[in-house]
Amino acid sequence: MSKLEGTITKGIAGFYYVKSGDGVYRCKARGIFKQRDIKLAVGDKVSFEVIEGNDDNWITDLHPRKNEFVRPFVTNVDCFVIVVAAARPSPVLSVIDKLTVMAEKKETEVIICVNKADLAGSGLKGSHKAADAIEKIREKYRDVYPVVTASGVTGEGLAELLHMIEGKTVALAGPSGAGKSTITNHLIPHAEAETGDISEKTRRGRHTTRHSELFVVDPEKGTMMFDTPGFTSFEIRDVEEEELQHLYPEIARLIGQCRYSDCYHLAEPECAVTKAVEEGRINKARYDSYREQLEEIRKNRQY
Ligand SMILES: Nc1nc2c(ncn2[C@@H]2O[C@H](COP(=O)(O)OP(=O)(O)OP(=O)(O)O)[C@@H](O)[C@H]2O)c(=O)[nH]1
Ligand SMILES: [Mg+2]
Ligand SMILES: [Zn+2]
Repeated sequence: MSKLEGTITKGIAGFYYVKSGDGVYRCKARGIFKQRDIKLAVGDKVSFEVIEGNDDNWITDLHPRKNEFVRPFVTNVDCFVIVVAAARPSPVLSVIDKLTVMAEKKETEVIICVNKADLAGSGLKGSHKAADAIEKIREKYRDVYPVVTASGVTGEGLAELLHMIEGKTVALAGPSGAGKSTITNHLIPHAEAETGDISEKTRRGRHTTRHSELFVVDPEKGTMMFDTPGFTSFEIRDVEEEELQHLYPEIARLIGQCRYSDCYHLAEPECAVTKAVEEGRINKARYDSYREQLEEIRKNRQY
């Protein structure tokens, strides 16, 4: 018997597939997990026993999680790549800000990836709109998060993205149909993640991906990537009123510089944040998202 360590890459019908240095092992979880009501997740770092001449390997220990998510149930995300299409479906910018807040709350890095850039240069109907959307997103996040323009079809921008995520365990998040699985397949040809056409009728995605899986992108550098059904269950209202300002890096930077220490940066006098918005040092659309989300948190607290 030998003891190894690895990462759970998928779970199917009571079996966990654990990636270790030299391969993937199919394991079962020791009864202790069930007794303690611990559910293992894709992304978990575990220790397991390999028994020679026996098909069953046993997971014995779960290592501490850096972070965890409920739906999808995955753990240990270092970085979120927020994928949004330049067109088809058209990007909804407030959705991006909900995801950046989620990422900040779980203490992960953020990269914004505007996909389907090929549609902007196509000269086809709607290509201007796609080009405008790319510009708008670049402008909005310029001083806050890295933005990559990419295409899962032509592959442009994906080498840059790959470079940015080197050595990290990343999750793609973003609306259905944005191209998350297409990008996954481009970066990891053996992934064979299922992709789906967007509906012609509604111009929206069809929620093609139904299970979470963790793929090895670069075994030498240790880069890994989740393909998941999408991080849609996160609710802004799970964030505390006071906490929200800390989840906007451009606002967090100015905390302590307002006249009132309990400033919410709305209409208070001598507020460093509203001043920065007026002077164009903080993007107005980002600030508006902050206000809207704060309002949503407050509205929900009243009930
Ligand atoms: N033109 C163009 N189409 C793309 C691009 N990337 C993906 N698509 C298409 O967009 C559709 C949806 O892509 P998926 O990769 O399935 O999208 P997803 O984000 O994984 O969607 P869900 O799994 O439903 O969340 C498919 O028809 C893809 O072929 C791109 O860069 N350019
Ligand atoms: Mg998908
Ligand atoms: Zn303020």
